[in-house]
Amino acid sequence: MNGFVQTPPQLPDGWASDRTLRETLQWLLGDETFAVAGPLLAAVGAMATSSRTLELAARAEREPPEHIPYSTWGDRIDDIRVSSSWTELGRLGVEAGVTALPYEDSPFGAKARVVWGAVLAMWGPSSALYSCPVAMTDGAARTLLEHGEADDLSLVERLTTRNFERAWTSGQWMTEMTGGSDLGRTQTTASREADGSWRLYGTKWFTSATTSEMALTLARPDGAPAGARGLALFRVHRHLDSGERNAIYVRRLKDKLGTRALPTAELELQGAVGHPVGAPSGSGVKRMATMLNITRIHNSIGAAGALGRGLAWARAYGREREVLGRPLQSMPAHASTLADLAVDYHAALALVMRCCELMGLAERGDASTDERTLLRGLTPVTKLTTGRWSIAGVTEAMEAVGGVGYCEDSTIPALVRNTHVIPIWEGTTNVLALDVLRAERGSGAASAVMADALRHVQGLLNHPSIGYAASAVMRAVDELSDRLSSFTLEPDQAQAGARSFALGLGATYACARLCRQGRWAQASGSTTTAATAHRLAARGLVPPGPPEDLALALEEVAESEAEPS
Ligand code: MFK
Repeated sequence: MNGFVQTPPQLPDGWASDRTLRETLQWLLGDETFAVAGPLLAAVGAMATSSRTLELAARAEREPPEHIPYSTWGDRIDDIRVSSSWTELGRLGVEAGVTALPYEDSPFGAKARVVWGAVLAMWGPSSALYSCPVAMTDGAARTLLEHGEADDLSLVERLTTRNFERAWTSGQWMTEMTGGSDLGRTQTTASREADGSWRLYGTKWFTSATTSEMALTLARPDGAPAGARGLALFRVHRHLDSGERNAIYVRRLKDKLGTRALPTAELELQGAVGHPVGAPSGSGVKRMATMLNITRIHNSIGAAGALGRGLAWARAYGREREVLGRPLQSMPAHASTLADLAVDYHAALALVMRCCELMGLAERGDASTDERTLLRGLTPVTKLTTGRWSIAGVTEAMEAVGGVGYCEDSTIPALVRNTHVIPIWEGTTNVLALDVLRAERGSGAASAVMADALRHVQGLLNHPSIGYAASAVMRAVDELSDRLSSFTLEPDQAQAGARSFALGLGATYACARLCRQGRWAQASGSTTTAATAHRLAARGLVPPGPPEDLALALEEVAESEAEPS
């Protein structure tokens, strides 16, 4: 009998072992605040990677939600039962502050969102997608604060408490059969009753965290115009104040590639009571954008967290596995693959933590106009860039663990499946790229991202170890500016070029941030971040644009797809 048994890799502590996350936080918080945040972050890191939490996550993945349409006695109940492990993961997150931290009086001030971003990045990959209701709950709380009236504001405490027994989550019901992106085609209507209440009628086609106590949704008040400008924003509760069910019926649960512990349903609103958030005029999409911008940052943190988790597994395996008489981690081919994965992770963190920093300022009213514009542009850029990186990165991590990584009980397949939703949720890569152009048209937000990238590399062009990356940022901004100018001439060319432009902008901005962080880290003798900036730049920051003769290229594709005669 063969006596060989592979020592299993152990996922290391999520905070203590993650030098990249710790250095980034220390840079952003400064030594004093970092020292205050340290114990909190250490506790979350240990919780997120403990064997108990990992077992809860694995069990939640194995116990998908169940839809119980009728009671034993024939009542329509539309109960959705979720795994108790999934609920417990929610408790761990809520008690750690994933919904509360940014709304509390904390010692972190405007940096609370930075600390929160690290908490979420560590807990998210262990949460079996409880991170999804958390994202929407945060988005709903902020939307109610910004656009709501007294009744709305009274709910914010329940959305942002650390007391899990009191805590509510919120859904975000937007997608209908007519489209997930083209919300102007929303068919749900809202009718005003004689008693002044509003009733909603329609089908919501893809609603996640359907067990949430409330949701924000869009509907067209009777008589309102067609298109996005006719939509109003409503708050809908699963149960009425009387305790009765609201008129919301579950058609079925979705059978998804991943996010299996998370209930996602098709819902019918058959006269469901809704409460307008702000005046029920046509500014629903604009108000919903408050929520969308927040959930997009959550989504990006999810991408960075997934990259970090994949990298941690790949490193853990490389430490234990022996190949040709050497530890796998010392094999040059393997080591350089993991080094590239580490670049993706750090670059993703650089983007998401900058969004957190700006969001914290904006939410406290401390952001300048320029910083608000920058956040408007950086949010879609970060979401689309980190989404693409995360898919490639976790797939690479799975390969690095070999055949075991492809087996369910390693938990890595769940990580890969769950990461695949990231570029799709909250707007696909292309939808987000078009949003970058919308934000540029509205307030020059893409130009603001480029200007801030240049500001970051100022004074670094001749630096011995950072000059190469800093110069690459300068050249990339020149190229991106040229592309942006050409977009104003040709609307079709602009749409076709939006994706490569936005991905280039994401990589360029990440590189600029890494240059600045690398410069700071060198003072304490660390050269890793400078080398990371160098490596990112060496890959090339701006992908090729669309073919110059777009019409001809599209014609060729059409011809190649024509039916043979
Ligand atoms: C790990 C954690 C993961 C978290 C998961 C959460 C799960 C949730 C699951 C889902 O709900 S997925 C649903 C995903 N759906 C989308 O993301 C919608 C995608 N579509 C878009 O993003 C469209 O761009 C959008 C519907 C927002 C707008 O397109 P339209 O209908 O063509 O509207 P228009 O006329 O461009 O914009 C209307 C107004 O909103 C404009 O303002 P004005 O009226 O003042 O001109 C826009 O400027 C404004 N606006 C649009 N997007 C904005 C925005 N304002 C600020 N920020 C934005 N992002």
